[in-house]
Amino acid sequence: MKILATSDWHLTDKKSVAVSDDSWYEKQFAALQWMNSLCEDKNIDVILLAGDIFDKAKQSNRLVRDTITALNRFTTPIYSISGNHDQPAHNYKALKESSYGVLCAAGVIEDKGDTVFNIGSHSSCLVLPYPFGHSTPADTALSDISIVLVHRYIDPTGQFPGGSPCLSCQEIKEWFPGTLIIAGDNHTPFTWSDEKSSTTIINPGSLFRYRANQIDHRPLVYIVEPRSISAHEFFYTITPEYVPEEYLYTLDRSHLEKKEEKEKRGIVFIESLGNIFECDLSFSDNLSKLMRGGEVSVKVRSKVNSALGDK
Ligand SMILES: [Mn+2]
Repeated sequence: MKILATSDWHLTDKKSVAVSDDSWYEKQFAALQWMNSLCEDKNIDVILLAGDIFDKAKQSNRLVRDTITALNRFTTPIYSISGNHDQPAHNYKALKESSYGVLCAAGVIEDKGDTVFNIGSHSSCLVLPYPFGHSTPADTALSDISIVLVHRYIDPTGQFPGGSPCLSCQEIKEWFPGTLIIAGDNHTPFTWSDEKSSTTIINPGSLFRYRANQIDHRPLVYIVEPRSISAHEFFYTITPEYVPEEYLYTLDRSHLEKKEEKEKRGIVFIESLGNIFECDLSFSDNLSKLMRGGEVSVKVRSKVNSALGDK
């Protein structure tokens, strides 16, 4: 059996400011067609998608229609969980009202909710879907679970890019020991394994690059081949397959450079003011200067002066 693990497609019809490519919208579907062909060439049995198909929960009719058209061509079933971006106001219960819900109703993806399902043909390879919003470890008996499909931000360093804490590989391993964890949400791909507990984490990351800080990101999917050791025990061969460059958008940083340039000009301007004028920030001096302008009545002037202790 072969699985294709993918995540964080973030399909959108709003052009990112970093994208300098006229055909970026169409490239999204060209990349999906590449994935479809890859599944056919490599005899993939099932695609496991770890959430965030869409960038926003409610997308335009055009984008939803084009996504259904693209996914209708897939000959490999897509079993999916929803990510935070798929859920209206991050609410799992409102999923039916989302564009993700429309894909499910159209039958092009199958949302697995949070109910365990089997993908094994010869042995029992049970998958536990764990969509965004499920914040505590499942009550499900884990002993039979082989794969957990989860939408949680996991980072090997245990930190978000800004440095605040997030779930580390060690922590998620304690939630789901002895399983293969396929994770979505962190857009940077990685694999991690702990031989002692035979837990493996694979995080496919973002399928596209659309922000200026992703200029070096190489989008990929993982092909996962479970090989059974015993009835419910597997070891996995994991192979990255990189999205060919022709399906990726061209990015440029010129908008950032323009912003930096504007900020620099602003700083220079403020500094130059200091050189031309004497910018005294004394409140009472400024007030006196204002009053000398002659538009303040004598009565008010004498009240202000006495309040400031001036004669
Ligand atoms: Mn995401």
